[in-house]
Amino acid sequence: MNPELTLASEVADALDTGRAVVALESTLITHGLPYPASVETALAMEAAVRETGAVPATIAILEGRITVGLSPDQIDRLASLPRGAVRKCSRRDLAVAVGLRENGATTVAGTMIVAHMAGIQVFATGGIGGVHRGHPFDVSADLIELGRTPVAVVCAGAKSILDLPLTLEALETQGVPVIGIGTDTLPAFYSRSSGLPIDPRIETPQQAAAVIAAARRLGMTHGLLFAVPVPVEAEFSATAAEAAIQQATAEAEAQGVRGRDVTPFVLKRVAEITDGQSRRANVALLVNNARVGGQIAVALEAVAQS
Ligand code: PSU
Ligand code: MN
Repeated sequence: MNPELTLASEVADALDTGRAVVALESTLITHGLPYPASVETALAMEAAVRETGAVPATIAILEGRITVGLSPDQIDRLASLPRGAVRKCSRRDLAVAVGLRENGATTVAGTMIVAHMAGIQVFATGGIGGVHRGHPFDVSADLIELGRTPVAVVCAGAKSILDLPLTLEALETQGVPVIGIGTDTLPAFYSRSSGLPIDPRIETPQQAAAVIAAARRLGMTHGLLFAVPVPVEAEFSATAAEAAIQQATAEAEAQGVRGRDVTPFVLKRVAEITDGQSRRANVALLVNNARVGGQIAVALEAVAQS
């Protein structure tokens, strides 16, 4: 184990004994949701993982220490800091945050790197980053990371604030399989389908575990993306979401919002424009993905022991 990592004892024990562990990210806590909904959601995701029999490991950087398995207190403290006091940590930012002893929230890319260092194979989140609309060179580091780090990421597709066809193309270029669980189209985050076909479609956590185990046996070094649609009862109308997304994206453009600030800005504005309805879908899909991640990790534990 890399000596730079601080593991919660529960997480260390689970990894030592081959028990199922699910990594969870922290950028959605610090930059994706407002306080205190952020903390409630993070804890609800942990509870959903536990219900499946797996151990949750929320990952962040606390005063320069990469921490795998935050306590509820640590989650609350991180979430209560002013946003400017927490670095949004993708691959490029990890060494900076550690070296300068900063607080950092890990993105999908940052969380994949740390999960892999810790030996965690499954990671659940909301939506991955992707190619930004109108800015085909603003490609989230999440997509590149999926191409180079062997962690299975459970998500609700890419956020529909992105250019989804270009995002799928970039994933193909990176060699990342996009596997639908109970769906044969890419989910569009707030809504269940983007209409864009993906392949294969699987139905069970056991099938997901079989693919992950095969990737490991083959020595594949890339990640795997599992796409799970938002639960039906929490789905937010695609047309309403689309209108809000277009407005928010135009505002970001007009206000000169750039780089790492684009995604948090657009998520926040879409929630405001839709009077919180998009946020309800966001929270529901996060908790659902945590549950599915737990089921996959438990199925993977069974494969490893057979
Ligand atoms: N999913 C959410 N809320 C979020 C994010 C994902 O429901 O805030 C975060 C993730 O951490 C993801 C990041 O890695 O947004 C992508 O940012 P960017 O587009 O700047 O790469
Ligand atoms: Mn970007």
